[in-house]
Amino acid sequence: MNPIPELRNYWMPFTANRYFKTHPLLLEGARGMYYQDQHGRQILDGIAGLWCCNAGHCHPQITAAIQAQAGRLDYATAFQLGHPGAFELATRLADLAPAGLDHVFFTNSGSEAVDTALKIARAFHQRNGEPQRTRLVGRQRGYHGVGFGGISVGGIEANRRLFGPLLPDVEHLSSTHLPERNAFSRGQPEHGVELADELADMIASGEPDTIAAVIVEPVAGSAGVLVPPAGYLQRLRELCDRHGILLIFDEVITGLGRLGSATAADYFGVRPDLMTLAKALTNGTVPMGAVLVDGRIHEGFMQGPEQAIELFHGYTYSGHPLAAAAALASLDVYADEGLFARARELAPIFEQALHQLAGAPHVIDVRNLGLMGAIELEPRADAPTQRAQAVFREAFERGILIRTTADTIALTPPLIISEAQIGQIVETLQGILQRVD
Ligand code: PXG
Ligand code: PLP
Repeated sequence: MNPIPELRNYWMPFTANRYFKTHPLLLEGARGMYYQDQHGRQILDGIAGLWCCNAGHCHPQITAAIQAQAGRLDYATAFQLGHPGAFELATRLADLAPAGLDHVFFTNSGSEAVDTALKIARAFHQRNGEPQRTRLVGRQRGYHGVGFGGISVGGIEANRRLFGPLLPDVEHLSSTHLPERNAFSRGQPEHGVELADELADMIASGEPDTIAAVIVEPVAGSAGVLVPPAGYLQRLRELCDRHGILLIFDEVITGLGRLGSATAADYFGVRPDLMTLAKALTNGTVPMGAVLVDGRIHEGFMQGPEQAIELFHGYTYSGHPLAAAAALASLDVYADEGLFARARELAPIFEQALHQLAGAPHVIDVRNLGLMGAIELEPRADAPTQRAQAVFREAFERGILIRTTADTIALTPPLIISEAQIGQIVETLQGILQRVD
């Protein structure tokens, strides 16, 4: 066992810091489907890092691309200068995205991609002669990162509570999670399409033509894999079309293979006006996010004097050479290894395996789509989240990494997972659930 480093100074994100520091879990290496922990044990990764590492860990082709780039061009500002990788990547993403989403703005995270998309949406209406369109619509239980824009449209209460006042002019649709009607649905639930009509009520309730954009995760990930009811996204799209509202899909989790297609937009056959990506964009290796923008919106900015900056927005590290190299190599690997198709083929097997847990103790719901899955547990009466936490710790002890959010277990494995490994995860959870109180 390697010595544990000093733990005091690092303020860890989204972590119970005091508990962690008395019960540390450290990862020291990774390869393929496995992490190696501080004791040298192999831990099967059931969550692709954090919905990121779709091709598995330390893929040699991606590692080599990053190493080569680090020795060739370490950094180049993206403001009034460029480097080939960022342009090449933008073209690759435009080719892979739904038709029309053909311009790409680079960020360094999903949170920055979300704030960028919201700013582009408002600025577009300003430039397009509709400056009154400033209202933004998110959804309860939505997660859109942790910037002020993202938490304003986001709907996870704990992420908002202490940080107000947040952006004005923001409203939230109801969550599509209807456990009393849809529990244990396989794939898309049957009930709840009418929840999209709340948007029609919002449109009618304010001054006409004042909504700038609606932002949703096609499948809500962070809140515990909330799959949209059949027809719901289509109906949002129709309402946005009819009323001149931009539709933003936050595909930070669903983008690049998670549902067995390049994007959730493809999977559902619904084309947004803007789309965010991050996470699997570089297979989790180097931080990077992106906003894919419809050509018509981009064109709205390409007006006025040719020498004038069209959008006063950008990050020091936008289109960073290392991130661009990592992303290009990741897209190569996804294509070479046919990983989106693999995810599509595994999805029914994954579904079948997860739903075997339907009758296990404490389980009150199982949800799934593509390679996104959730097992929701009944919370302990006096201590919500603690039962799931206990399962997390016990699973880690047994060599499986899962993720919990409140009392829901999320499973979102690398797309290279084998059928046997899916079976191993489910069997391990079955064993733990029989014993946990
Ligand atoms: N949008 C969505 C839909 C996300 O899932 C972000 C934006 C923000 O991305 P960054 O790169 O800024 O973190 C995310 C991130 C969880 C969990 O427990 C999920 C995320 C982040 C942290 C925890 O499922 N997703
Ligand atoms: N803060 C200061 C003082 C800066 O100079 C900059 C960028 O130049 C930033 C914040 C923003 O940093 P980034 O561009 O990495 O988001």
